[in-house]
Amino acid sequence: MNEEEKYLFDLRGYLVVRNALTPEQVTALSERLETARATGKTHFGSDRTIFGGDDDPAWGAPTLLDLGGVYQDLINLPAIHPYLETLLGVNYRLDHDYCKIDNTRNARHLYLHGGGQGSGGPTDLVGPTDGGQCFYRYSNGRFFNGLIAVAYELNTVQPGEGGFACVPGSHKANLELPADWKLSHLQENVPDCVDRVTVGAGDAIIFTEACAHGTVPWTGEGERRTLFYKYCPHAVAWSPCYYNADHYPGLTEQQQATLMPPSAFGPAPEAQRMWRRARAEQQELMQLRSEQG
Ligand SMILES: O=C(O)CCC(=O)C(=O)O
Repeated sequence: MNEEEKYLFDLRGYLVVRNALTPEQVTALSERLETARATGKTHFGSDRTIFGGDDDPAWGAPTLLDLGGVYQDLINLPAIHPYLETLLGVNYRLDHDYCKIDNTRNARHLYLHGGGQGSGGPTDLVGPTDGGQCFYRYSNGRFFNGLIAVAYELNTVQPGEGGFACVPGSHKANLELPADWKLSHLQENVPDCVDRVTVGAGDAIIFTEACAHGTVPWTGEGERRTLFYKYCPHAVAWSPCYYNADHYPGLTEQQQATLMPPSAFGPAPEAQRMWRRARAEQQELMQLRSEQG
């Protein structure tokens, strides 16, 4: 992350990394997504606050990692890793992930959420209930963020079509976003202070969840398909459900470490040993349950 990017991130609360994905990666991700959509599935990944089914084991919440291939490479993509390390510190962790598909059939309103220190004020969707988790700070030459989103765009978003939008600089605001600006049912009603971000397929938008942001109602001809991978510092969690690295064979050691549950120790050997035991116990429990029918 160069000095210009650091300046712009501190100023605005977001950055666009052009061509973070190669065209081959975009194609591979699209193909796996469309294959899964063809089965009738409509939700991919989750904020890890729900289980896929009633019988799902603990740590079984839906995730894009189940789609395999490049979806697993996105855990810590080399093109994005330096940004995450700068914004979150070493040993950051993946907290949750999901895919969002915008088209004219599901065009929703723009609901600006987050914003300011703690965040967004008493009527905000996330601010009053997140325990201060979506924080932003810069001090002693370091960024501090509670939750950083990486939005990988699989389609080009042209001006006027919709997509990601935010109030630049609102991650440092001291006042609540004016109530009348929070909700816009139509593009015409989107407040002037909102940046509407246009992107090419393969670009990644990196933003702090402390910045007031949302989705502009979609009016484009095609679809916008966006993959969200959201990260916390190693000691912090947004989601109540953690990943179980054993569910995804073939991960590198670094990827396994990025899936670690939160702790002040990150992937230190003591913490690794403890979570390896927890995963083994889950495996044993599942085995016993299946034997009992
Ligand atoms: O559509 C977008 O890019 C914004 C998504 C959003 O509001 C969020 O990730 O919290």
